[in-house]
Amino acid sequence: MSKIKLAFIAMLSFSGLISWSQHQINCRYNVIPRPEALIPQKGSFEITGNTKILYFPADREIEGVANFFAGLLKNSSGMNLKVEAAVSEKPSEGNILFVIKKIPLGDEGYRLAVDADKVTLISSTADGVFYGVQTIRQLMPAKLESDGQGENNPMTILSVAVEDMPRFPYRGLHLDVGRHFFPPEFIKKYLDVMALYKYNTFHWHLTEDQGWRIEIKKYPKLTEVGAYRKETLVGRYTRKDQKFDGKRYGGYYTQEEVRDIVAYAKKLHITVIPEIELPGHSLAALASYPELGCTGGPYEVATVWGVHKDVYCAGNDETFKFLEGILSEVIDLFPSKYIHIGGDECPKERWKECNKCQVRIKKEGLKDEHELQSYFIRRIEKFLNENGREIIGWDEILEGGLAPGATVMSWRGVKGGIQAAKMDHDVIMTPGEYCYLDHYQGPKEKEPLAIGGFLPLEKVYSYDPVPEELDKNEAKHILGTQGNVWTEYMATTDYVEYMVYPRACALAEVGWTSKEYMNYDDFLKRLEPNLERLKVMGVNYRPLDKNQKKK
Ligand code: TNX
Repeated sequence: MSKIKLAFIAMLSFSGLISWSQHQINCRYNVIPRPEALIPQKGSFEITGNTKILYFPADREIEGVANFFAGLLKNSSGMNLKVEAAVSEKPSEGNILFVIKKIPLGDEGYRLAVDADKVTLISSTADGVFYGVQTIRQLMPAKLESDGQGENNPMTILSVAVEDMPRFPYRGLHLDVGRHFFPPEFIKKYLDVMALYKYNTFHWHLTEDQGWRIEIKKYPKLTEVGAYRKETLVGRYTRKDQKFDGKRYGGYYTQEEVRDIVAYAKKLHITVIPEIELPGHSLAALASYPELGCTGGPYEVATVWGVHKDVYCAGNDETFKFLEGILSEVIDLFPSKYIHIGGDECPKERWKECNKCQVRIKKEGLKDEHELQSYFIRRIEKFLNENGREIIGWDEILEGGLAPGATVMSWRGVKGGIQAAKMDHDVIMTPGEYCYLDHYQGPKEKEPLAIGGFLPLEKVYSYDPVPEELDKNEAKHILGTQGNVWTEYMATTDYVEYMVYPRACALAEVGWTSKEYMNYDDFLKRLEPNLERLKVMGVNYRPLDKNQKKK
């Protein structure tokens, strides 16, 4: 147990408040992810039309968090609370006070005290205050999430004392919009739920063989041609008698929509990391600009899933000019420290037979096509570094030599992550076995068609992102974990949500809560009321199995 927590619990026990162990059996406090220390107290704070939301100091970011909370209350209850800068950080009777001031709970931690006559929420940063607000939400009735009822109902917050901070700085959820396209309103809804569970990173997988989804002004054919496929495979892609639906399919985000989504995410304290896949998974781009493939095409936007042989030509300097042109616009749209450059599943067949690629191998003194891929990634990394950004790549980027500053996303198990951490590189853990939310979550016969695998809720919950193989210093390179949502078989937003929730609730706890407090049964108790909340938010989810219901 951390020193902070011990001190906090000791303080509360001295003051005669309920003990920590009682929290575990107290089902009214249904906070997910589970806070470091949460001590229930008697009673609740009632929010009325006269309650003010105060913030200190007068700073735009904390004002934004206060407005966020006021907005939730207004939407659901019709109460239009005053949001004002406070004159001091002194708790204020009858009011809710948010304070930014240095406290020893890291960059994202917060301290929350709710009692009958006031609410005080303190953090070193606006991020932490925002996370405190997510905890407050979960201490309030689910009707807080309802829209447009406007009944001027008073609302209550359960009295409580909380000290909380996350285990990992990177808590991500990914969405593949290449295989299926989802409209901007859905992306915002996805972000809304992420925020509720204290996720801080949205990994937006924007380009694929089956569709290019982001407008690039310099290369308009990427969306004129690359955003549409002539039809889509029906059913499993491994079957021999492949059938197609005969329907043109596609869509893309304009730059204006992208900017709007990035700004929306920022208000939810979520960073958006775009992924521009290279050198593989690039058929939609090649269909638009065939001169950038080794054979020169013609190519078609893919209509089946899987891995495709045609990839960007690594011997052609035009390929790099093109990608740099794209990345320049991407940098301009996304302020994130990281740009994800893919790097996964790049077959080397075409490069083996391509004159230009072979010349490049000789000229650069490379051993083989794996080193050619490494050359490709390093060259892109150099460009991004020169523009102030860092790269993340899937674990294949380890093959043929890791780019010097790359962060590795370990997906083919944990091996790649371990190897990278031992090489002093940062790592994000997303092993298929625990983090692939496209896998089945129940018996295949009873579930809608999915790509394969089996990842029930309990298994997600059981994940520990820090592999035992790492010593203390190496383990510091594990930045966190992420759920991946590949959408080959998810054609509708309802189905995406069915696959994501409640597994993303479990993974949120994996990313936030200390290992010592991970407890699946306790999680299930808190989960049921959370599903009620999701229902009020209009979010679809997979209902719990009988044996998962605790009440
Ligand atoms: C592998 S994970 C892929 C994706 C697929 C996914 C299906 C990764 C880096 N590449 O292209 O959609 O498997 O589970």
